[in-house]
Amino acid sequence: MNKSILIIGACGQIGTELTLKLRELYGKNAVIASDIREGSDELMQSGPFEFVNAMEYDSIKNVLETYKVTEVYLMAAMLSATGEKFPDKAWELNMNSLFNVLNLAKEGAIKKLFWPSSIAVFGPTTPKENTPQETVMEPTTVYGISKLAGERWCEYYFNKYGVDVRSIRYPGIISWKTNPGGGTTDYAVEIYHNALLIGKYNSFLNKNTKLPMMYMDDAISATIKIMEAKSENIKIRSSYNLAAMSFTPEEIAAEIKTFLPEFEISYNTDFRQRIAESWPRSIDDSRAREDWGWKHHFDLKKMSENMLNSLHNKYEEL
Ligand code: AKB
Repeated sequence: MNKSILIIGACGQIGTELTLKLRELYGKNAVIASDIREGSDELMQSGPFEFVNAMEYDSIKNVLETYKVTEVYLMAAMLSATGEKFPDKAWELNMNSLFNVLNLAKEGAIKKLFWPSSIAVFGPTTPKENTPQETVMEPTTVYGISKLAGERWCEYYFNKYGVDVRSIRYPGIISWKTNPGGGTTDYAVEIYHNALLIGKYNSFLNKNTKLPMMYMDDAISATIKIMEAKSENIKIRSSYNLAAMSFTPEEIAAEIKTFLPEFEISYNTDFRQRIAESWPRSIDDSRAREDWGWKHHFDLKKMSENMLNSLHNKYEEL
């Protein structure tokens, strides 16, 4: 059977780059982008697009039938900071969208499913350093609660109905093509834009708040790698810990200063500080490395160089 892939939430931060990469690998007509709104010109011009509301079962089912879809990546979600402003909506979107695709997979309409979890599944009682795969999990945000519940449902659908669902716990993802929206780790993207545009940044996290982070290229390669792995190598059907680097606002600012010596950072914390403090500082992802060969390629230095060059070129073109 030919591969036919549907990305739900294709216009978001990760969805955009995932769609472009999958089209490069499998051909533009094999990858259908979908969202409730149109995305960047690059995304819209690179292959087929359909309007799909992740909360509407029939809306997804129609596209699955039209394009004879075999694999789905569900990237639509409300993230941690926005979720605290709209807890009911966050729960509704994050859970209903997942149930829609799990049930479609159970009915045989999807052969393989990717659903992202997050480091937000951990909470203040979780060991903070080198957080193990299996440990205490008492998330305090609605986003984290929805991701932890989602992980349990993924494992349940695998055990009970044989649904081939695969998942990773993303750390904060840093990218230059499409901005993140509504996360606690978003500061680590904003800081690069501000460094180039105005030479300074006012951080909403304090200088010592260390969080696990990853460059987009690594996140995309992990996502595709877990989906391409043999089913028997996916030994965890809830979600895999995944890591690349950890840093504080003070450390990322120091790195930016090596490229832009005039850059200045100031600190003015808000409600996101508490969310960040409830999350791990670093992650043990040895199971992902052992089971399906995960490897990261970007550290803070390499990422900063790449971010600043790419954003510089992007702003030059505008
Ligand atoms: C957020 O900050 O909410 C997300 C995440 C860590 O899942 N980037």
